[in-house]
Amino acid sequence: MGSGVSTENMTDEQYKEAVDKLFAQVEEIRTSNPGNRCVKYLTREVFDSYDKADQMTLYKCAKTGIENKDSGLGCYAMKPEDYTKFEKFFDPLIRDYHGAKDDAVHVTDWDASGVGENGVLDVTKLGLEELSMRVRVGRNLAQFNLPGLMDQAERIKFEVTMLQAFAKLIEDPEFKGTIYSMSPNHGEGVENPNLIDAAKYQELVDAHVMFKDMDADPFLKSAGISSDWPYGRGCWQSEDKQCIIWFGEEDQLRIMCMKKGTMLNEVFDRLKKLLDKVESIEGIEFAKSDKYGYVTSCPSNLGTGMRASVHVKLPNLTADGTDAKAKEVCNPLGLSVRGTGGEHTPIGADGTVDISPRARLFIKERDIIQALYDGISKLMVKEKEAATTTTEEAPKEDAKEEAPKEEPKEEAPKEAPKEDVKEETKAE
Ligand code: ADP
Ligand code: CIR
Repeated sequence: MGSGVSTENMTDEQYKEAVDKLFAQVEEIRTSNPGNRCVKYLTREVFDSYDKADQMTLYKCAKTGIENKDSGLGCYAMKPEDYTKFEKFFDPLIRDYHGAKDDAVHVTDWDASGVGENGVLDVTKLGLEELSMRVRVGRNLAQFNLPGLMDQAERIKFEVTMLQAFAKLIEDPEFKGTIYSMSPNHGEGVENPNLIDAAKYQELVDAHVMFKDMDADPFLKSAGISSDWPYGRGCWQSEDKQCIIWFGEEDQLRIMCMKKGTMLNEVFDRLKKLLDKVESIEGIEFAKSDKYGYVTSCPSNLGTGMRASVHVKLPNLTADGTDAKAKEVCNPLGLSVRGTGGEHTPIGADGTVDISPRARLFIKERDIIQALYDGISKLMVKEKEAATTTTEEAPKEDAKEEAPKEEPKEEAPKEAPKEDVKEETKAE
């Protein structure tokens, strides 16, 4: 362990010394990195209120924030019950990040019949053409550890458990599909029937189907989430390629629907159908909390676990070749900006970015899809304004790319997680 804190082979005195040293480090980060919520809420008083065994687990949850000083959250749960067991640490941190009141309780609600016009959210009404649209949710099975605590054997066991669920999807004419797996084997001498090679993996990453090499992410690495790579990592994809289930990423499962189109509600509704199907399969019980809804590894994804995104061109807001201006504009709108390859990737050469509402917890699923639509609407106004401020005397842009045809609806912005623009690049 980075701090040298361990219950093994240590006298009480040595243990106390190690904890003192750890907290000297925590204090230091609290001063140097005030945006690091892990060290803000990991007080000595909270830590000392647990017995040694629990202190070790709490340390595992917080290790990523101590090793990565620039963390915005700096912690991941190791088991679904950690959010309850370590409530004194997690609860204020979660409410701080999500900008929530002390008594807020998460409510799940997928009924999108009232969004937009009779449940239809059509981006052509905003002057846009076909966009790449994606909605994903993070889910974890209650019976397994969260990925940070899984060892290689548990990762394989989880993959094998999911194979039964994927078989049900494959036999359903609405889904069918293929499993792609990176697990070198399913245990010593046990062949993996779905194994793909490096070239196929890269092809799937480039097509936005598979996730990137998590081992390259220092936050996930410190938390143990990327351990044993690439065991237990892969995905199932439906025959029409629109439905995807990742296994073995930051959450045990990331379930998503993705396609090019103009109606945001279509990917939302299809994802709900897929989720209902998965949840109906025997042996699939998603971890849930009475207070926080669906349980995820990262406190940023609790609640809905949902990220609803579109790839949209913002040539004026990205005229300097970076996403800095787009982030400045999107942050107060409660929107996150990512690159075209996902988190921590660069924007497209033509100014294409990935836009999604930041809120995940204490918000209803149907309100996220509405927030995406409203956010795009407001953003396109800003994009138009940026054309006139950055190129005052320049000839007008092509009208097609320029402006929404409709004024954005007036709506009080939902309270977004409290982030500043700099922090937002990390804490999503
Ligand atoms: P997550 O969305 O699960 O938090 P990432 O931001 O890393 O994770 O994105 C995962 C993958 O999904 C990346 O390949 C990214 O380009 C792709 N992606 C996200 N949104 C869209 C979208 N609207 N259209 C196409 N691909 C998308
Ligand atoms: C941090 O605390 O900044 C990192 N652990 C990233 C948190 C954002 N969550 C995420 O990428 N899913």
